[in-house]
Amino acid sequence: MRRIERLAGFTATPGKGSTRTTYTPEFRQALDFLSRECRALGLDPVVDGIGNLRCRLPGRDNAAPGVMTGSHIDTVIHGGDYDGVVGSVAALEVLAVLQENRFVPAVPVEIVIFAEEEGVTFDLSLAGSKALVGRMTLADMKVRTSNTDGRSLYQTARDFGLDPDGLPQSVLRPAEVSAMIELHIEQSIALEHDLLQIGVIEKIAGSFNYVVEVFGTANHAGATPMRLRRDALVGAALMIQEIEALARAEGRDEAVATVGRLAVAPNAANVIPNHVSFTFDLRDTDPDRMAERLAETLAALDRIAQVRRLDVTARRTGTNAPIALSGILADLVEDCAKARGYSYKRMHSGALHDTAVLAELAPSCMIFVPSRDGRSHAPEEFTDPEEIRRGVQLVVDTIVKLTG
Ligand code: HGY
Ligand code: MN
Ligand code: MN
Repeated sequence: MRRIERLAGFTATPGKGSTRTTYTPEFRQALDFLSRECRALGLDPVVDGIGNLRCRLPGRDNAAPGVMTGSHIDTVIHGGDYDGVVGSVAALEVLAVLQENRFVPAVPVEIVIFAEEEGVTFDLSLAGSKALVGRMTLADMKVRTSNTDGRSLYQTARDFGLDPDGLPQSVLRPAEVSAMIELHIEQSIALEHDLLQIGVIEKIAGSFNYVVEVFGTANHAGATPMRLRRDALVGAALMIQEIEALARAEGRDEAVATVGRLAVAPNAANVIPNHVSFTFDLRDTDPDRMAERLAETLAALDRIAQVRRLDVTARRTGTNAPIALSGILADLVEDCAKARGYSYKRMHSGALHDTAVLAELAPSCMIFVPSRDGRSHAPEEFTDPEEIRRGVQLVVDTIVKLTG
């Protein structure tokens, strides 16, 4: 809890939640704090070329593939103090507990704290873990630009003091990792609603992320008859309604769509808008339904643009396939929960997580702890310390079973 409170203090919006986007001064404070915490454990933290922090507890056989555990410390804007932080500080606590108990694991146990998981600045979630496994290359980092100042991810990382050119040498190979474990808050209401203490995650939703631009004609708000208008904002509004309607029509909680960011130009009260850009984030745990709904969504944008005599472009900024996690590790976590007498259920994650990226490399599992009122990505985000302790205990138990 001390570490969680310290990290909560590294925010650009004190009193209004955690705002700690990658490569900001707040992110630097958090990274330095966690590096100091690793060194206090007598370990040597390394920060890679995109800003992932890695720190290894040696095992008996250090040539063998190790177990990784961790999460992310970048946040959304006005986010909560627990998203990513719980799994990150849990990783530190796990290594501290193993050392306190003179437990030498058979293979290395490695903390990994990912950068740019949220994708707030570069419209690409899970960027740190994708760079770690080589799914995002230097070339990708050079063309991926910030939505705040237009600089490339590559340049921003260099200006932050990192060495992205060194990334190809630090790409994680399958032979180096035998399992990934991430503790995370649920960020929804299922556990609290069912009065359960632990979620054992079986699959993680995928997503298609787009930036849509709608082009119309700027004109006088008073003098232009309605029949002569090409109003980009009204067109965008119709599109946004349809994006939402298609998600609701699926009738499943796993099928969602969100328009989270929107900009209007020229954004003046007496000018008919001629340009609107907005994002949409379409998710599902069923890859076929997710692809079909994307096609329906893009067709709807074109149809509305045509009826409204507007132009529209839709640029994909991210793709994350839905992924099933390791059934063997899920069983192991379930056994540990039973042994501790924790109430639990197996469930899916509607939120994306870096573990989905590591799951392509090695057997991976996630453990959820409840979010009060199901709130997340908001200052109201909260998880009780006792619930966090149970989650950390399960990470310890799972790692001890895997490396004992
Ligand atoms: O968007 C997500 O699901 C995660 O919080 N990055
Ligand atoms: Mn998260
Ligand atoms: Mn998040």
